[in-house]
Amino acid sequence: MSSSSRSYDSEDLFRKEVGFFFDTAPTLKDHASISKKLKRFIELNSHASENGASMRKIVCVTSGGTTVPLEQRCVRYIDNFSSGHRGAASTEYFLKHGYAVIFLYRRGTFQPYCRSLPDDPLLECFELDSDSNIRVQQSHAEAVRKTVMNHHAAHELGILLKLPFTTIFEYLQLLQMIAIALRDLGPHAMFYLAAAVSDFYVPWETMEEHKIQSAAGPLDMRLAQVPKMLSMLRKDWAPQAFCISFKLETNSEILLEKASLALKKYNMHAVIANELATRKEEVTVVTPDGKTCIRREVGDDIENPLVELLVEKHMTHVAGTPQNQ
Ligand code: PAZ
Repeated sequence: MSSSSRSYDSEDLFRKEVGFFFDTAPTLKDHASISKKLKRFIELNSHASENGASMRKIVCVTSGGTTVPLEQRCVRYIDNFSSGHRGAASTEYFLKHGYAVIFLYRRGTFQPYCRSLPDDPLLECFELDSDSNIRVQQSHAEAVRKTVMNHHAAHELGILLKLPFTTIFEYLQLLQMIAIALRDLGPHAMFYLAAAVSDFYVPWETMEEHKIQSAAGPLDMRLAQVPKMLSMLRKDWAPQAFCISFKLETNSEILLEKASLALKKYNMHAVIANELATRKEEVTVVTPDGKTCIRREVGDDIENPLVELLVEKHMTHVAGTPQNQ
């Protein structure tokens, strides 16, 4: 078999797997209303501009981890550690740089502008006065003021659209919808894929409907591989968009090599390499031009210089992409 027919076969097989994933996934709830919101958001923001000369850029930031349900009437699922801190913090910095942000986040994870609030803000930030009126506790007043102010500003300007997901099925269907909706923006769209996406899943049609019974003895379960949708994003869904993916490893010895492989394999514009234990302190931006290590400065978020660097690279990408393609 020639190498060209071999690669055609593997591409064909890959597309079949992608088709199978979407065809057999449970239908996304609220598909119509999400699609309407998305369309309105993109219309509003792709025509807006700061100086009337250029299109506003839109970034889709993905955040948090996807779950893999083990039963259709889900009682148990496979999860991962991601807190959504990276995505929430990065969203704040993209907004600061004038981007409109589609924040595709895992329900219950960190939200933009809420990072400095305590875990249970409702109970910890508020208190009752002697007349049983609610007031903000003095020690949290500044954090609450900033959170409310920034949140309302983003809301009023219509520059932040939040879309939640829980399962791998919801996440990939939403990502596909967003990417196809952003396609017309060409190079002005960016994908910043910080979500931790499950590598393995139980296809819906082979999944037990009801709670798996423990009386049946030890559980043997075969997980299918989730098709690598980064390829679909680059080739089909939004081929001109600027695409950044993340690579997380726990073994520093293989991290940079894996990031470089992902860069080439999925034709990314940059891959951000990070290690589990040091992810808030240090990341390496791997691009076709080389590697840049970014370290957190005292009192700052690592996402501040990271987003700044990516915004610069995105500008170069926009300038270098013919607009009429
Ligand atoms: O969500 P978080 O702030 O706790 O962690 C961020 C992260 C490590 C999930 C992200 O930087 C990342 O590497 N995402 C991709 C993970 C992966 O390789 O699938």
